[in-house]
Amino acid sequence: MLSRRKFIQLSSLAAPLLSVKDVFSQSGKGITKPIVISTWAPNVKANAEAWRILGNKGRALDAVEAGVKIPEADPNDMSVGYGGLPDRDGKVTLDACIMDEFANIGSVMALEEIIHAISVARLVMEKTPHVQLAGPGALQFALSQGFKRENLLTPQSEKEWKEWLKTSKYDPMTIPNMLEQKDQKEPVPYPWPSAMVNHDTIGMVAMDDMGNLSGACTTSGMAYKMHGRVGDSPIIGAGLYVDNEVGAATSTGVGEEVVRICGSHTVVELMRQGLSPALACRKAVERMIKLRGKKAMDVQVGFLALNKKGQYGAFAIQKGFNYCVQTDNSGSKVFDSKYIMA
Ligand code: SD4
Repeated sequence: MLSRRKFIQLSSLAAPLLSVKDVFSQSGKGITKPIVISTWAPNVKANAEAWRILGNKGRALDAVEAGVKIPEADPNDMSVGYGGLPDRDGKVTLDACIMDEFANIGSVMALEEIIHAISVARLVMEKTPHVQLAGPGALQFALSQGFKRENLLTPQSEKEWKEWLKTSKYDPMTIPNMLEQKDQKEPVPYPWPSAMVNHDTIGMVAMDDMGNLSGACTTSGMAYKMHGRVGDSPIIGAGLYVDNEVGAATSTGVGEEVVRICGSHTVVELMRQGLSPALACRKAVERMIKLRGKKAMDVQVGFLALNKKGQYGAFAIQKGFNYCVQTDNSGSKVFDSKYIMA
């Protein structure tokens, strides 16, 4: 794998790697608010839903919940909610978390049969003395709150899973053959062809008209994972972190690597030290690579961050990560993230 790639600037990990121009090229000037940013281009639809709230002076917390419910309900999004690819046993298990400007947090892990995991996470935050519920307990709580059981495995996801079962090769660093790759016999290593990965986990962070921040993250996790496996996405500090004094960050990609460095919290702490969102994301990626070397270089992780000025930025291990930003009624702009491997 490494032979096909060149790791850029590994030897200069300690040095600031982005020019001032780079740092601000993906950011607005002054305080931009309201603003919503999300991982992955197809989530312009999620941003638009969030904007319906933000554009009417609504609260960032309500905006991010409403926004991420769009891919959760979309059967064609095979990484989130309904239609998400299942685990190796054919079960769709969802992870989600939410955090507001007061450091209120809620999370569900390995939740089955409920489409809107993010709304269950919000109720964990608002209606229980706890911050995380997992598996059958999360389902029990959801049912007690009036959520309805649904079969989350769509015919398409079931078909993909059955195809995978023919080899049952478990490799969380790869994804199975998707529609465009029907003839391919082996799992495809990162970086995945962009046609194969039309979208992925949604992490969304927003600042509302009051200048308050919130974030949400929701996913069906890595396809064909072990039953019960939990990634970074529902873990506050890993898949999402919000500090209303500083900024907010979220992540996508191989959760095992993100958890190891408390990724999103790390990004926020780096912004607290004065780094721009883009540079903070880059430093977090560099930390993963410094700790893990090739094991991190061969996978994909992307971080996305927003600070209190409404500046935003991203950075990824591999080419291919993108994100969308909405600051007005004209809709989202999509940006390609910078990355470290080429
Ligand atoms: C996880 N971070 O479960 C999520 C999945 C993801 O690209 O983002 N996949 O590890």
